[in-house]
Amino acid sequence: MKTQVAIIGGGPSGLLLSQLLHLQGIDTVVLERKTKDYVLGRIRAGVLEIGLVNQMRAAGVAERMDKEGIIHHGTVISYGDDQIGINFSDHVDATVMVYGQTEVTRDLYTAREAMNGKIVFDVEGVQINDADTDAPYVTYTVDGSEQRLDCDYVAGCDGFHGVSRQTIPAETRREFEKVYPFGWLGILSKTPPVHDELIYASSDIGFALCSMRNANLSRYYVQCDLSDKVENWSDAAFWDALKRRIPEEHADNLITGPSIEKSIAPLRSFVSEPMKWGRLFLCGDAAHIVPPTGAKGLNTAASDVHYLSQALIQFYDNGDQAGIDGYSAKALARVWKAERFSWWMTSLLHRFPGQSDFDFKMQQAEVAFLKDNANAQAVLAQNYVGLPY
Ligand code: RFL
Ligand code: PHB
Repeated sequence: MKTQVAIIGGGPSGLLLSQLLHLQGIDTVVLERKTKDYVLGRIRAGVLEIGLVNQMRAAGVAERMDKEGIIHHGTVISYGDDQIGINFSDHVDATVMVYGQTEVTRDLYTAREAMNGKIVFDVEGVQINDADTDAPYVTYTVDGSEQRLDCDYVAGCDGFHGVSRQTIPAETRREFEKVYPFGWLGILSKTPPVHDELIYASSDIGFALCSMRNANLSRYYVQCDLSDKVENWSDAAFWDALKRRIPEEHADNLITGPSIEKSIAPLRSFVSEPMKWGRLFLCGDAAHIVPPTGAKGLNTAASDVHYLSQALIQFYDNGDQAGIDGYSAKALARVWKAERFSWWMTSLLHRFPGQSDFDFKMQQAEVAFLKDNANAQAVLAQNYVGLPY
C-alpha cells in the first residue's frame, strides 16, 4: 500500500490530523492497534479550548459538539471553604467548551468513515522504517498477514506507550520527566453536576475535581495514593472522600449515584525533544504528557495537530518546507508553556506526601495572592482558556 502521510494511532490526534489533511486532498492511512470500541471506551479529557473547538469546525465535525457541548465562562478554585471564582471574560475574550474526548473521537471516526478514510484497526508490530531517508515506510501485521505502507511522511500519533517516539535514536532524543507521588481516581456517574462550573478543590486531605459531561452526567476525581487500587474504592468511599474535599455549600448539594466507570490515572509531566526526526513527526501524547490539572493534555495534542497539518498542507500545496522544518520548535514552544501551567496548578492544589509546613504555607500564600490579585487571576484565565496557536 502507498499513501502520502502514514498516521500511527487512531486517537484524537491521529484522527483529527487525518481529517484535516483529507479535506485538503492529502491522502492518509491511520494504523490503530486497538478496536474502535476499545478506543471509544476510554474516558479521558472533558474541556476543549477554543483552538480545538475551531479545528473541529474547520474539520467539518462540529455539528454535534456545537449542539451538545456546554460553553463555560469561568471556573472555581477552592481551598478549604474559601472559593475563588475565575470569570474568564473579566480577563480574556474567550471561553472553553465542555465536551468529552470520547465524543470528539466518536465524531471524528464517524466523519472519517463517511468519507471512506482508510483506518486499519487491530494492527500489531508497527515498525517505522527509514524515517531518516526520503523513502520511509511502515511495516505491521494485521490478521496474521505482514503489510508494508510506503509514504512521504509518518505522523507518530500513538500516545505515550506507542512506538513512534522510540524510533528516534536515543542519542538524538532528550526526555524531560517529573512523576508526581499521587494519582487521580475518577468516576463517571449519571447524576446532575454539583455546580454549573468546574470546581478545582484543594483540602487538607487532598485534591478533588468536580467536572461534567452533560446535565445528567458528572465526572468527579479525588487525589489518591499511587498504590491505591480501584477495587478498594467503593462508590460510598469515593463520595465520602469527595464531599470532604469540596466546599460545604457544594457538598451539601451533591447528588450521588452508582458509578458507571471508575479508574485511576497516575500523574506525570513528560516532554521528548525533538518532535521531528527526518520524515517522522511526533504529535500529542507520543511526545508529551501533562498531569490533568488544568485540562491541557488533549488541547496540547490539538495544537500539535494544527502546526503539523498546516506544515503538511503548505508543503503539498507549493513545495514550501518551512512549516515542516519549523514544526518541532514551534510545537515545543507551546508545549512547554502548557507543561508549566499544568505543573503549577498541580503543585498548588495537591497535598504532597511528606509536604513540609513551609511548603504548605507557600501553597496557602499563593492561593491568598490569587484570591486578591486580578493580575494573577488573569494569568490563570489566559492559560486555562488556552494560549494562542
Ligand atoms: P491517545 O489518545 O493515547 O491515542 C493514541 C492512539 O494510538 C494507539 N496506539 C497505537 N496504534 C498503532 N500502533 C501502536 N504501536 C500504537 N500504540 C498506541 C492507541 O491505541 C491510541 O488509540 O493519544 P493522542 O491522540 O495524542 O491524544 C492525547 C489525549 O488522549 C491525552 O492528552 C488526554 O486524554 C490526556 N488525559 C487527560 N487529559 C485531559 O486534559 N483531561 C483528562 O481528564 C485526562 N485524562 C488522560 C486522562 C490520559 C490518560 N492516559 C493516556 C493514560 C486519563 C488517562 C487514563
Ligand atoms: C474532565 O472532565 O475529565 C476533566 C476536566 C478538567 C480537568 C481534567 C479532567 O482539568
